[in-house]
Amino acid sequence: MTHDTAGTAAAPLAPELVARYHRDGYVLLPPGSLAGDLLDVALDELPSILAADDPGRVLERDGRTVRSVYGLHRTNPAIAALTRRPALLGAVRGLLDDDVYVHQSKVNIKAPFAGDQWEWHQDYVYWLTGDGIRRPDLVNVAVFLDEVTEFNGPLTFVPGSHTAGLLASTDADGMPLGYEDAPAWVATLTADEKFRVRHCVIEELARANGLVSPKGPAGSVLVFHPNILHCSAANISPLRRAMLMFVYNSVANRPEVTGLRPDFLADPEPVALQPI
Ligand code: 6CS
Ligand code: FE
Repeated sequence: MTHDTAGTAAAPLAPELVARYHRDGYVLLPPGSLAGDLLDVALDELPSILAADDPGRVLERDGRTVRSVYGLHRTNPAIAALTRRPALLGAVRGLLDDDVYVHQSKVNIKAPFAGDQWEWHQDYVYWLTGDGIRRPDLVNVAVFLDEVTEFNGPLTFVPGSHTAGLLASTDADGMPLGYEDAPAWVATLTADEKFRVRHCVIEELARANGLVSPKGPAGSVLVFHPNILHCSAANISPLRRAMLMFVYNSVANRPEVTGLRPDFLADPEPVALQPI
């Protein structure tokens, strides 16, 4: 079994964590649990990532604050290496029971005072309709680059909502306000969600299952299902809430059509990742 620099093996998550993931649709792991120095490497790369005038960089509606930078596993060798950490691959391979590749990577900055919302949504509908990925055999891995508290726009989940499949949503046509001149693919990346789950559906699920906002120190790792209903509020605190996110996909679930969206949103080379 391969081990990473922290001596972490490419082992699957512990059975109780796997059970919790399948029950709740997410699991929050404490710092150091999946890859020791991953946080330090990611923080070292962040300034150059934010400074690069890259096509994968999306601004907030204010037209000047960075919202997200996509495609990091394709443009940044240090980030690409992080996606191959044995502990991450072991965890995700175990959840998907297959070899995996990175379908999409991004950093969501959620800047202090200006980081905008992510309305209630499911992720998978974007990868089904936008990228032709036929099954929800993907896993989101979010690394907290800052402490996540109740004040700086944490991700909020409806636990267990991933078992409801694709929820009824409306497809907002046209480009969101502030992005009228942007390319069409930007419409799925802004504060105004393209696929808006109906409020009555959200209310029914939230009343039945409750709401949870996983919080924790920088270095925590939040693993969540592509169909879990989630959102995050705008960050009006003085504290940044940056997250590095890897979307792993089963190699048996590669897009049936390619070229629908740019490579930095949908990786066109689904090659099984080997641990390093
Ligand atoms: O379109 C996408 O791929 C992105 N959009 C959203 C709302 N979540 C998933 C993904 O990062
Ligand atoms: Fe999402």
